[in-house]
Amino acid sequence: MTKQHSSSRRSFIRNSGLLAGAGALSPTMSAKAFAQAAKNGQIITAAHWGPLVINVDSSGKVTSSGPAVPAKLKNPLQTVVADQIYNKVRIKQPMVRKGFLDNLDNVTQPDGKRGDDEFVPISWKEAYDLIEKQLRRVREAYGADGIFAGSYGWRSSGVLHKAFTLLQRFMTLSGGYVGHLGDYSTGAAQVIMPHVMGTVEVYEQPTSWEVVLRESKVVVIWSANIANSSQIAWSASDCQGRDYLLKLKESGIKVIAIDPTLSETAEILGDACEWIPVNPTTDVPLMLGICHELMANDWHDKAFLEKYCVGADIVADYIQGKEDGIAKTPEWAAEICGVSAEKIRELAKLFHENRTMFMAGWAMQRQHHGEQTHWMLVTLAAFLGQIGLPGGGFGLSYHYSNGGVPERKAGVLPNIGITPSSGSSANNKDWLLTATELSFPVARISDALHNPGAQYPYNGQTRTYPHIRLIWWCGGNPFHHHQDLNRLRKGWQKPEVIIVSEPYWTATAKHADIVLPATTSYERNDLTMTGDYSNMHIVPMKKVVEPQGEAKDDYEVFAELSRRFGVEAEFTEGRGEMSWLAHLYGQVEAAARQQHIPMPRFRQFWDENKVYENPISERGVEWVRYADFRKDPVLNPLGTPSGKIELFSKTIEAMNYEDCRGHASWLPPVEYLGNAPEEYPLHMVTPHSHYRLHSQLNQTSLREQYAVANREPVWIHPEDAQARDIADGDLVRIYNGRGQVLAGAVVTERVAKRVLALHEGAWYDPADGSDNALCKNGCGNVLAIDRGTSSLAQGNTGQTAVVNIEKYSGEAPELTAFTPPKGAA
Ligand SMILES: Nc1nc2c(c(=O)[nH]1)N[C@H]1C(S)=C(S)[C@@H](COP(=O)(O)OP(=O)(O)OC[C@H]3O[C@@H](n4cnc5c(=O)[nH]c(N)nc54)[C@H](O)[C@@H]3O)O[C@H]1N2
Ligand SMILES: Nc1nc2c(c(=O)[nH]1)N[C@H]1C(S)=C(S)[C@@H](COP(=O)(O)OP(=O)(O)OC[C@H]3O[C@@H](n4cnc5c(=O)[nH]c(N)nc54)[C@H](O)[C@@H]3O)O[C@H]1N2
Ligand SMILES: [Mo]
Repeated sequence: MTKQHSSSRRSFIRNSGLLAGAGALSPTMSAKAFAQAAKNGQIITAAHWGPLVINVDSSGKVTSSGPAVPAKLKNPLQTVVADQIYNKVRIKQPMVRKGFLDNLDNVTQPDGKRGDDEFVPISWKEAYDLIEKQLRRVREAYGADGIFAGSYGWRSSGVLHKAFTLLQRFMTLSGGYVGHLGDYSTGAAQVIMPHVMGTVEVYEQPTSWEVVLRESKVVVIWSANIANSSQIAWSASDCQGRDYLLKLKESGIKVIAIDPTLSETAEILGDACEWIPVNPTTDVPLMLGICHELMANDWHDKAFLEKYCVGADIVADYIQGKEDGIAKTPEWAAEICGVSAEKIRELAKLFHENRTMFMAGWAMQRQHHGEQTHWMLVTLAAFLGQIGLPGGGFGLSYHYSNGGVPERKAGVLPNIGITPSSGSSANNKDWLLTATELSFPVARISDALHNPGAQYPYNGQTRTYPHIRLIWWCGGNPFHHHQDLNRLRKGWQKPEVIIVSEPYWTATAKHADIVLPATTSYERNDLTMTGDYSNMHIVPMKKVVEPQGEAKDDYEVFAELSRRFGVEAEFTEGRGEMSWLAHLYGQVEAAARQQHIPMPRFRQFWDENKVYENPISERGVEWVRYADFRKDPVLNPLGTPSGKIELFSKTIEAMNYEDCRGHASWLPPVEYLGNAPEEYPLHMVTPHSHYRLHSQLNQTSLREQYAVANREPVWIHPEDAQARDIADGDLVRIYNGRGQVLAGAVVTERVAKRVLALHEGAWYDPADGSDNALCKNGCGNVLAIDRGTSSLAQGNTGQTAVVNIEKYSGEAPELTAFTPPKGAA
């Protein structure tokens, strides 16, 4: 099954235009050019997708946008600011759902019509009154436990206008709430890694790209798509990660991509990259097969295992079949993962003989038993013995927020906090203990809604779900991000009140009772750094236009509610927008001064309208992860119980979980190609899109570049398409026992046989209010399974789903994903 990536495969690539943009939009701007740009009506701001230059015409209207930091590859997300601001699916004014309004006297008995109802416009005053009344009622009747304000989501960049932080700051001050644990990104890895490596690892700076380019001989891009996912960062992209990919391409380093799809990263690397398609969710057998081959040749690094690890002997026994009678040979692995035994042997030899860096992404842990993949990856790297050597070992964040881009010398910009920095007199924290006990792993939201009061295992604890009566979501979109949306939709009918703050009529807004129109980040002033690891720039995020329609900043909304609850002084700390920014900037400036980094004073910085770049640090450039540990494991132990890498964890073994044992193991997922029933013979993967950040920007004109048959595209292998009489461009229906979605077929060899790739983030667009409503836009989470990764982490399993696909024979239903609901036109 192994395929050598060849340029001929490029002919299958649709509309990608990845390489076309080099030099487009003249991204390089000197300080002088910036100053000039400002005079010409160009404004500097930033988004997750990097620092931006915004062009504004003489009437103040945004005409175009582009990068404010040079980069060789075009980032399409940077080009649609005008489209975001003036989008036809913006929420224009506060709205309340009709059924909710009609049922106000009986609010404790919800009408079950969320997501299938019309809306009624109300004034801001009416909205505040309504919310205040409901909040007081719920707080009095049920306490803080009744309110879920976990509000997971990617919001917009900025350290002041942080949507969910502001919600939680208000909730903290006004009497408490229940929150969430973990995230959707690394739900499994961030819980298992502290047991194995002593840190979450996934959000740590890996060995610098400069060191990799100089020292590595082999780079394995394992379940990662650096070209796509480095377009963004949690703060703002520093725009450097993808340039390093181009350097990698030119370096002569052998690059291997292990992925069920030929990703945009493999596409950019072209002939420099060998694509090894793997069956989804079977990386653990592949890694075990490689380890078996290492042991068979006595290539495993016994000195390293002895000095730096615990439990290698137990794992070795498992690999050789002494534990369960199954030797994890390359042949055994090949049968499961679809990579030939010959190729597995070749990989073992290649990794053993060369300095090898594993650049691992996260899709392979966003699946049932997802804890095992990263644990097994660390195990494989330990067997190779290169952890802590320049250019060897593993990095779990090269694909994310530009990990590996050298860290700069910098002061770090703080955020507004969930609790006021000064503490709070009105802050009665009695609720904190219970609310902390009742917070639940973020992806267990449907479980919590369906089973209030139920107990469940998590990381060695037994926890209890809260009884949620009121939900406020601010800065996230659960009706795209959560799995098995039909199940969420049912559970979502149970609370008494649901409030959503959003700039747009997302499916989540359409499923709310009270909807508040939020500004976009282009309608307010803020600050951000770039590069979550590099701390490369500090960027003024300047207001580009006035708030559209009646939209208000989340900050203003929660400040007003704080006033009504008598905690305004604590919420605002006496500051307005610009004094907050001056205050936060003052802290970064002070930190910089201590390190002798010259920075302008706030006023000057703000007026200059330019991106400030922090100085290069030699330490950052030469950073080798775990070099200190390797040099002296006694002086620099890991944060694990043994201080070493725990290939076997007594702590986990003592939890006695069948679905997560004391060492990394192959535990077949509940659904995968190895057990797919005849009616659902294909595995659906849901990678992150090149043209969106999750669901953000699906509503913009970028969609014209990728939509097929006016739906989300689905990649299907020519053999699977032919067997079903599906042609490129066809409208298709993808379905399983959980639901059904429409999509547009892209027939391509870029996806492995028996695998469909439907990118996450298409706006959920149910045809009606029924239990198995057809999603007309192609949201993969209608089909994904809603089940915890295991008793350990309870992470999401968005990559786990078997499905079938057929040509859609009915009349194409009208797409309504980007149409405001009835009553809201
Ligand atoms: N099947 C499957 N599911 C997945 C994944 C997958 O790979 N496969 N990936 C998962 C991952 S890793 C993640 S992180 C999640 C992401 O899921 P989300 O973070 O929920 O996705 P976003 O689309 O970024 O949602 C952010 C929302 O905030 C709104 N917003 C932006 N700025 C503001 C603001 O200033 N104020 C307010 N009030 N709202 C604002 C945006 O309009 C948008 O609707 O999805 C997860 N779901
Ligand atoms: N443009 C863009 N960038 C983003 C995001 C976005 O939505 N858009 N989201 C951001 C966020 S919040 C996150 S968490 C990260 C996500 O980062 P990741 O989770 O690493 O990204 P994915 O695209 O889900 O998956 C990476 C690759 O893994 C492959 N894959 C899927 N299943 C398997 C498997 O079983 N085995 C192997 N070997 N490979 C598999 C996919 O085909 C894909 O090419 O990206 C961030 N960056
Ligand atoms: Mo994520």
